[in-house]
Amino acid sequence: MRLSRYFLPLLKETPSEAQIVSHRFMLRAGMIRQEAAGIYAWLPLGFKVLGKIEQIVREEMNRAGAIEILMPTLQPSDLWKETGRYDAYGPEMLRITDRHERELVYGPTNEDMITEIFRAYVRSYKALPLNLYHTQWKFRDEIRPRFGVMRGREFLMKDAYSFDLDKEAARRSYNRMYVAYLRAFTRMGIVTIPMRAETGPIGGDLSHEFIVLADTGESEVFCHKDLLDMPVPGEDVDFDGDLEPIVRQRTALYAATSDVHDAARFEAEVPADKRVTARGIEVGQIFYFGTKYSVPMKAVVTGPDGKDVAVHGGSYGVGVSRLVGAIIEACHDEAGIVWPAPVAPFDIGLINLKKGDAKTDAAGEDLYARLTKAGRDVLYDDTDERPGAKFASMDLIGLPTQLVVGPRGLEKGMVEVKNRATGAKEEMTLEAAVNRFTS
Ligand code: 5CA
Repeated sequence: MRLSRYFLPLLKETPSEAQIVSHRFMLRAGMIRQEAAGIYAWLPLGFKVLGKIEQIVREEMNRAGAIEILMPTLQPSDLWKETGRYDAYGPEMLRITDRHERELVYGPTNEDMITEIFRAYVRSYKALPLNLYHTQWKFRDEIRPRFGVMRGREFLMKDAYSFDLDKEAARRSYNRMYVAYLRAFTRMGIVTIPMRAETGPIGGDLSHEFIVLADTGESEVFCHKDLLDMPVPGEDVDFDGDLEPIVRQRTALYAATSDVHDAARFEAEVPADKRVTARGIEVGQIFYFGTKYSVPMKAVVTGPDGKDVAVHGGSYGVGVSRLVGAIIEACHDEAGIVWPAPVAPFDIGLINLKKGDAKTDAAGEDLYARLTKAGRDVLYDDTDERPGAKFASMDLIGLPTQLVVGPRGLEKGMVEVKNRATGAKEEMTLEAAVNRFTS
């Protein structure tokens, strides 16, 4: 992409309304625009990152055996009345009346609707286990939307729903999501810790929140230090096998959000030098709620013995849009964002230091063409801005690699490669640079 043809509305000033660093950088880097309190338009750079996060989550859901669908944002309120959540959910749920006076809700989550879909088609235990998921916009009329996309009113969530014959099987489904979440977040370049958590309006008695430690996090959390660098299962993990040992290795160590924290247990179980008390951002939460929805909605299957059984359910959410902010909270410096490569909006930022200089333009075009042809996603700054401004913008948007071509270097036949994360700079020939990023 040529920057001269792109839509990247960078802000020079730090927006005063942004209280935390991720919100500031997202506004300054032209990733989002607030349209109403807690409601954002995603501009090209932000939209690319959102798509990359969504895709990583999708790949790990599919690997774990979940099946993708798409449910609507608007739901008939009758479903919510059937489960009793219509009243229980309260003013956070946006209710809409259509021209026929029928009431709809803008979905804050989808347990009710997925249970309706399940009961319409599934009759036998032989179809189980089943896990269906989608990535869809949700609306929650939060009292205090804040911190940009971290606590929005409209936000993108991946939500998965599992159906099983009994509690043991449901536990296996829960474990598959637990491991898939660890893998997905690790692929995004962040460390998350699963912590025991309150279940709130979703219900049930087993839940973990996946937490990124960050000073700006909204939750207060407590955990064992060893959880911070525990290895995460690789691609070869067998989702059809027994995942309990992997889950138990983590759950054996204390980790809890403040809602369920037990100070006495924390002190008894965790040696003083291993106690971590910190703030964290919740990027995902998983729930096992048994028959909370299947009983009122009569989602039953015929079991192996011919008797009807209400299915055991779980739901599993990832805050896809919140992750964009959370990753920035974890990955930035004073100059801007430092994207982990798998979620970076472009692979390489190519800077032409002297637009209009024939030799520099030729080298820039050559690099741009060859890298792009090799499948690298390059943002080519071919504008006539000053070099200082170009460097600052590139640092702000945080692409993993910067490639700089200018008259002075080219005199010696050299271009410069900068690693955004380490700041390390290297001079090399244009051919060497092409080789480095195409092989
Ligand atoms: N139905 C369940 C699981 S599918 C559910 O809704 N869980 S949740 O309430 O915990 O939401 C799932 C994830 O969505 C959270 O972990 C969080 O990362 C994200 N999320 C929740 N509320 C917001 C919000 N207001 N703004 C941005 N992200 C949010």
